[in-house]
Amino acid sequence: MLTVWGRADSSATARVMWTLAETGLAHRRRDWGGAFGGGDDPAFRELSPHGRIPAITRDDGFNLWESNTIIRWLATIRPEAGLWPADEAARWQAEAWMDWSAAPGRAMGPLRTAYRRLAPDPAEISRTIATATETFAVLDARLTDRAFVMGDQFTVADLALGVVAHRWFRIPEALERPDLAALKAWHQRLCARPAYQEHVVAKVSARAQTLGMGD
Ligand SMILES: N[C@@H](CCC(=O)N[C@@H](CS)C(=O)NCC(=O)O)C(=O)O
Repeated sequence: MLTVWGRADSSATARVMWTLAETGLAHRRRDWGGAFGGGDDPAFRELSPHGRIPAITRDDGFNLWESNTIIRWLATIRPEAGLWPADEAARWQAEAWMDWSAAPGRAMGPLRTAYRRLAPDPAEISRTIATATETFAVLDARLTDRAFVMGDQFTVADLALGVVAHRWFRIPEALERPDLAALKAWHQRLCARPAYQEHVVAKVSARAQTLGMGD
């Protein structure tokens, strides 16, 4: 049995929970981090050296941290889920998109900070939306002629990028931003997946005031 250590409304935990649901691997989750605390427990630091969530453990003592690495491992131990492209070149491109997934995460941070201010500054909001748009436009361009990041197949690359993309679509209507049509169509395809609904969309809605998911 696998155990995920992390609160459900954390974006990094949500990626892992979504992946687990896509693989069908048996698992349980323990609330950890945020208001639940535990990040500084010495035993948890053995699992996650920076004290951050998520971490994953298996009953035989195997453990891992860093959500994208956990996604890679889950896709590897469950090959029948088909989350890795079979082709070697495509497999390494998927890795590159996974690593790049940190960029939209970094771009959304300043926008959320600007939006959460007691008296938001419209100029700061426009500036931060422009930066986030530049980043998401890269993904939009990639998706112009593909159903998923790696083509027709849903892969680890979609799992690494789907949560932060949902944040983009949580930006309130009132804040103007360009319509990234291919990104939107891909997001709608993700929304059609029950596992995405359960572990990403529902969890984000619970924290709507944070403009997306809590970190
Ligand atoms: N790069 C790490 C990021 C981990 C991270 O920053 N986790 C956040 C939640 S998304 C955290 O632990 N925040 C402190 C807390 O929840 O106690 C990963 O993807 O696993």
